[in-house]
Amino acid sequence: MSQFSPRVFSGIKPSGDLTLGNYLGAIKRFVPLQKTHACIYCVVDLHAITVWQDPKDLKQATYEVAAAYLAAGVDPAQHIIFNQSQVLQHAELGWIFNCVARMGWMQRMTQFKDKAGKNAQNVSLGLFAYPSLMAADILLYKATHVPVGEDQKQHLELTRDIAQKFNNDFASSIRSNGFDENYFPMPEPVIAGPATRVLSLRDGAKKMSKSDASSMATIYMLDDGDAIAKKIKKAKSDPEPLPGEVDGLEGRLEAANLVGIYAALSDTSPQDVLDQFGGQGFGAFKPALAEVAVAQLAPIAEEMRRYLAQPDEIERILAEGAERASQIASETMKEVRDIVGFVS
Ligand code: AQP
Repeated sequence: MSQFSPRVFSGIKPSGDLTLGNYLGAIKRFVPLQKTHACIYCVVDLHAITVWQDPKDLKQATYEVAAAYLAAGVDPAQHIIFNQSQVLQHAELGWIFNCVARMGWMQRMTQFKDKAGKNAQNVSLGLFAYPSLMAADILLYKATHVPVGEDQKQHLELTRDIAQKFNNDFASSIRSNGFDENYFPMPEPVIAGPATRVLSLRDGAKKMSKSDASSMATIYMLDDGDAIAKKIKKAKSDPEPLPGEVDGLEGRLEAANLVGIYAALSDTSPQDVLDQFGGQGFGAFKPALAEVAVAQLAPIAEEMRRYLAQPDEIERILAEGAERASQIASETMKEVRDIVGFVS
């Protein structure tokens, strides 16, 4: 039996307009976890600035992520919604973890390699250190479960490596300060469901991303019904009819992506979707997918717009969340300071 009570932490960067990938890979899955776990959902603005953000856009995007959490059904009275930069301990523990993590670990991170591309000498130091700040976000709350999309799996593994190394490096201080030897938990990634990696609608080799230059590649959470239907109609597919079995989707990235999106939106499985649409072509499937997407996303977009029209209310919720998050974070940091040997 673990000494850690089940606690969920996850975050989204306010780095642009939220996508269907963010919704299906993360936000939609945040909601049911509230029934079984204490949940902490963060707008990770410190992560957003690892690449340049216009200050006005950053603020608006921060409101948008908070509005999406609320509109999707996260309850800020029972759980916590807050903004990362309002809880100073994230940066503090992030620094300590910069001193625990190894350069070689960071150099292996595929997301850094993808984002830096050929420009690795000219990206921010923050982008390189991103995974150790992410480890701090999670471990500050001793979170046990982290719902994320597939792209974050490697960062979660690194979080576990950092937790383990901290527990080992400071083992005798952890003991002499009276704490359990497993001071930080080994958080579990929660990567589940049919849409853990939603692909670009234009290029099956890429994931759908806020920062994609092509708006036709991406369904945004605030897109209206016409835009959603148009993007699905133009989405890359192939000339074959849909297969009757999931195995038949192998090697058909775009087809598998659209089937996965349908399944995730309608809370079924890809096989259920193929039971219904197997043998039919995209001319029949795409309009059905557009209908499901609009039916699911339109009410959430409407609720997001309602929140976005009341920025004061969002600020109130974030400030209250930050206060509650700070209480947990400052308890952890008091312990960590003693463990590390800082004079308090
Ligand atoms: N395409 C996706 N499919 C499934 N899950 C996804 N997520 C992001 N894209 C997809 C999940 O959304 C959560 C928040 O991600 P983030 O905003 O913190 O960072 P990201 O993964 O880098 O998202 P983007 O949209 O690609 O942002 P940009 O373009 O700014 O870098 C995570 O749980 C992520 O897995």
